[in-house]
Amino acid sequence: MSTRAIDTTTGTGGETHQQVGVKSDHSDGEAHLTTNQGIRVSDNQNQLKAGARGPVLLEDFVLREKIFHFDHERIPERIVHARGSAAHGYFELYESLSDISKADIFQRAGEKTPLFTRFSTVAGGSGSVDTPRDVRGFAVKFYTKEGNWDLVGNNIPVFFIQDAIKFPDLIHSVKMEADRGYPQAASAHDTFWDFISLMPESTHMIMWAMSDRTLPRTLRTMEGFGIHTFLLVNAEGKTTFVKFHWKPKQGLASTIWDETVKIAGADPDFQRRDLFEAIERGDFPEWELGIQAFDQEFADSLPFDVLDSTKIIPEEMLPVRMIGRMVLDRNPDNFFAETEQVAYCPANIVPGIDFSNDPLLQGRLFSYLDTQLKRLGSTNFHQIPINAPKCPVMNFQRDGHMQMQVPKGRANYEPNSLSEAGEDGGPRECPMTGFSTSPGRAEEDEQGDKLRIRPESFADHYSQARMFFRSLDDAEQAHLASALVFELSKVALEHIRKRVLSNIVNVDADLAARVANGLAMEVPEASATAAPIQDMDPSPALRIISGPRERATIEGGKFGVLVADGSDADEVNALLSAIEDAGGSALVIAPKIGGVTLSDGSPLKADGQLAGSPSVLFDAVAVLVSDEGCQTLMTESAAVQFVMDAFGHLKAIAHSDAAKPLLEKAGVKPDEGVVAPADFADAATKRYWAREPKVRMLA
Ligand code: HDD
Repeated sequence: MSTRAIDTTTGTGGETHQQVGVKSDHSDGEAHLTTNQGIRVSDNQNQLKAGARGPVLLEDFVLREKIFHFDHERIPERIVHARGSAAHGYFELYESLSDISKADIFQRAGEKTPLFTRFSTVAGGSGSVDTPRDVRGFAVKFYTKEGNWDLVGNNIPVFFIQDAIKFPDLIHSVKMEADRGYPQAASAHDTFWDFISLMPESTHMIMWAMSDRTLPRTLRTMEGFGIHTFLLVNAEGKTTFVKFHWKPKQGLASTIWDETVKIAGADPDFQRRDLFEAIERGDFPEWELGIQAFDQEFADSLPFDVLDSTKIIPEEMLPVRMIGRMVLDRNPDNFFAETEQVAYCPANIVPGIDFSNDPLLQGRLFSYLDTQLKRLGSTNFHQIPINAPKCPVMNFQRDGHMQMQVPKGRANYEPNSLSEAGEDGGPRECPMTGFSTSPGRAEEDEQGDKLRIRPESFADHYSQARMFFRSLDDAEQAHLASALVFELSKVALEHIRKRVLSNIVNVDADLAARVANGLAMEVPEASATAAPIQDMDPSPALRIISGPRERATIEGGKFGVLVADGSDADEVNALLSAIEDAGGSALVIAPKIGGVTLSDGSPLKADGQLAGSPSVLFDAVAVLVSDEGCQTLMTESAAVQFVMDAFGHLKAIAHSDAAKPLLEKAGVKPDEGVVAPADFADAATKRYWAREPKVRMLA
């Protein structure tokens, strides 16, 4: 056998180097591939061997360095919220809030503050799908002139537990079960519902979690909440309680459960892709930042405790005042460096904002800093560019793993008097402008003996759960009841199902009856309550469907137009233009990715191949085919399914006359959402909820 060496780089070497290389700034202006020590690499295809077929030599530092680095590429994923997507943007203040907060970010109307926002699911690992039934994280890092302020919230305004000490139990119960390692990214299993059934304080959050809120259509169409009550502090030291809200300019929209499940298979990256592509095409998502600001007197007038994170203040009781907007206008350059390494921490606040005594918030203040050390490996994680404040950082904290800074001077302690000797003594405290904890916190709550105790004012676990359920539209109530039936049907242990039902009886007897019926179980006795249940007024602002913020536009949406050879050219082109003119994205779906030939002989390229582009990926669809095209598609199950799902998911469907046989085969019964192509732009702004009882049995 010949032992002659083969040069595998011949002909392609230069290009390969440019694609994979670390750019090195050598004087000839070329981008040369180098090692991490800056040594140019001559061959990136072959190890150094003793002879062409011999063993590898240990001296091959190019190989060793490359493999060593690769072996260590992964870092521990987040213990929760591991799956996330993020973007850069800015916050723009509408009007000065100087009367209630001295925070620099809230002083000057029109001023923009850079930020980085990461959305996430909670339970699944970093490689899990984007669309489980799950709460979504909504974390914003504001790079203010006074340091970083992190508002680390969710898309639901309440939480499962009142005290942070229960967080590890909650998360253990929802994650994969301890012995079997499944299910991934799902709450529909015994251990989660076991824990929940034993924690009646979770009931309000469970109502939200089983509602359409945990099935957001996209990350762009969901709200965000700071959840806890925080404090704003003005220049005179006066404190005001505050709750933070993010309201999407895109409107609120969710998916239908069956659709969500199918999206998970069709595109596990559905929401990540949606966010990235929207920003890429210049369709920048926006949220308004709103506050509910109130004083102690208002807090005292409420029938619940504002320090209890399982409670909201309904907007009808205290309107949300919009104070600015967040625009996400730039995708990360590198997923790992930015989205993965970003380290949020609710303890990152700035002068003018302070914590309340909420025991959930207080426990969080420790956890996040601690977890970053595990995840990012060094106390210097704040020096990673995505975490670094955009204002000066000066202190005497020194050294540690991966120290990137080179502090100058002799003094690394404070106080020191080296400046008196003409040397640089370093930074000093700033009593006037530095962060000082608001003493108001002590007055808010009685201080007394050291106690492990839950205050009486936290005891009502059902009134707001009831209020939430009763505020929903009929269709949403049915979705919620069906979600409970679905989840509890996955619970094998009957005593757990029964205990959940006992808690639900306290929320609403009708809901309990519907769920029990869906499980073919008896409605049990209501569980004991720690406080009387109050009938609060419904809050229509909590609805998605027919609520004040329901999405009603095709702007920013994605619409699938199914075509085949022979589709009418005028009809297709008119519809594509109408969608684009209204601000939507029209995607041509065809049996073959190369496209089709239209009736006038013109070619039309496809954006997606039919089998890989099911209608679940679109907000509404059109089927524009000729008689012949229709006959062809009727023998293709993906085409029939395309229409059947669009109809079942209550979407608008526009169709050519010739498409009727395909629609009939897919079981479409004409209604106001089934329209002629000319009416599509209007029809596609919404879903057709009235259709739902005709296509689905709901609890
Ligand atoms: Fe948490 C991450 C939101 C309670 C402990 N949390 C994390 C993230 C969000 C939230 C959005 C992901 C941030 C990112 O994108 O990197 N967490 C919440 C909300 C809570 C909450 C809204 C209640 C109102 N969390 C909570 C408690 C504890 C934690 C009570 C612990 C006592 N959370 C963590 C953590 C994480 C985290 C383990 C995992 C990764 C990280 O912090 O950076 O420390």
